[in-house]
Amino acid sequence: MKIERIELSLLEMPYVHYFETSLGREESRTFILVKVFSGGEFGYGEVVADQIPLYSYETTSTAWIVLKEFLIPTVFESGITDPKDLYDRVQPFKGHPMAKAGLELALWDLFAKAKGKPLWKIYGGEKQEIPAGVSVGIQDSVEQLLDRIRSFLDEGYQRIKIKIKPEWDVRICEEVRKEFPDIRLQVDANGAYSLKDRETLKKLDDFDLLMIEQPFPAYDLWDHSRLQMEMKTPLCLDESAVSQDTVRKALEMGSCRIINIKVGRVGGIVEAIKIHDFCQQKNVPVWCGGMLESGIGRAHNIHLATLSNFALPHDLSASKRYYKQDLIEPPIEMTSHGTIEVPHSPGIGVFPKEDRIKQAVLKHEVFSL
Ligand code: OSB
Ligand code: MG
Repeated sequence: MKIERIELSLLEMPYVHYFETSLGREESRTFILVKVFSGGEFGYGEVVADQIPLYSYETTSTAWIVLKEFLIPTVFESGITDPKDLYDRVQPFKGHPMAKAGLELALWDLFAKAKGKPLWKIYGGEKQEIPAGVSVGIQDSVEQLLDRIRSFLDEGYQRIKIKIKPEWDVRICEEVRKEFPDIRLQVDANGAYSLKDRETLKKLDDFDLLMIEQPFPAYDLWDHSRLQMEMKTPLCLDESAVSQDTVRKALEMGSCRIINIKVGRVGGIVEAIKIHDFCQQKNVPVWCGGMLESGIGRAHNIHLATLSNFALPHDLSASKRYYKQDLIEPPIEMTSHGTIEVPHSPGIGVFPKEDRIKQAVLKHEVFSL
C-alpha cells in the first residue's frame, strides 16, 4: 500500500440548528478532510479539530500545518504499508491527536478497501446495529429544549444527552425529568465546573442520570475522583481520556466509571482500540462520542462502535440531525427501533459525493510522493 498522493480539504458546513455547549454557540462546522491515494484506490478520513480552540487546543489551522509539515512527509518518507505503522511513526511527535487521527482514519479506509472488507471486520467488531443517541445543546429557553427533546424521542432516539453549564443544570434536569420521567438521560458539562460547585453537582444524583460527562477540566483527574467518591451517578470522562495510559490512571484513582471514546481526541483507531480493550478488561463500559462529524467521520465512528465493549448508546445520530445535506450518499439514517445499521461495503462503506465536498470547500492542497 504505497501512498502516492494525499489531499487536504478545509470545509465549512452549516448546521440545521445551532449547537451550544458550555464552551459557546456555533452555527456551522469547519473541519478538514484527508484523502489518501494508492493504486487507483482512495481512502477518506476526517480531522475533527474546530476552527476555534475551545474543546481542545487543536484548530483546523494547527492540524493543517502539522499534517503538511510532519505527518504527511512521514507517510511519504517511511513507505507506510499498514495504518498501525503510522501510529508508531507519529508517536514521537507530541500532541496533535486530531491531526494524527484524521490521517490514520484515511489510511484505515484505504487499507480496508484494498482488502475488500468493511472496516468493522478489520477491527474485529461484532455488532450489526448500534444504538443511536442524540446530544442536545443548550437552548434559548426551557420550552425550546423540551420541544427538541420531544421531537428526537418521537424520531426514536434511545437516549438523550443534554449539555449543561452553571445556571443551566439542576433546574433544567428537573424540568426534563418532570416532562420525561422514564427516558434514558445523561448530561455533559464540557469541563465547566470546579470542585467548588460540588454541592450543585451532587444535586444531579436526584435525576437518575446514566452519567455525568466531564464536569471538570481535561487535566483534572484528581478532582473528578474527589467528586465521584461523593456521588452515586457515574462520572464519564471525555476531554480527560486522552490515552490508554491516562484512562488507566483515571480508573485507578476512581475518577470515573465510564469512558467516552472519540478517535480524534485519542489520536487514532489504534489508541481508541487500546482504550476499548483495557476498559473491557476492567469491566468499565465505553461508548462512542461524536464531534458533529460529517457522514465520513460518522461512518468511521459507526465501525468503531461495533466492538463488543461499546455498551451504552452513542452520540451517533442520523445525518439530517446535523446537516441539511450530508457529504455521503445514502445519508446515515436511523431504523424505526432507534439504531443505525452498520455498512457492509468495503472501507467506511458509505459513498462521499465529490460535488458536495467541492461545494463546501474553503481551501484545498495536494501533496505527492
Ligand atoms: O463533548 O461530546 C462532546 C460536539 C462537539 C464537541 C464536543 C462534544 C460534542 C457533542 C456532539 O456532544 C456529539 C455528536 O456528534 O452528536
Ligand atoms: Mg463530551
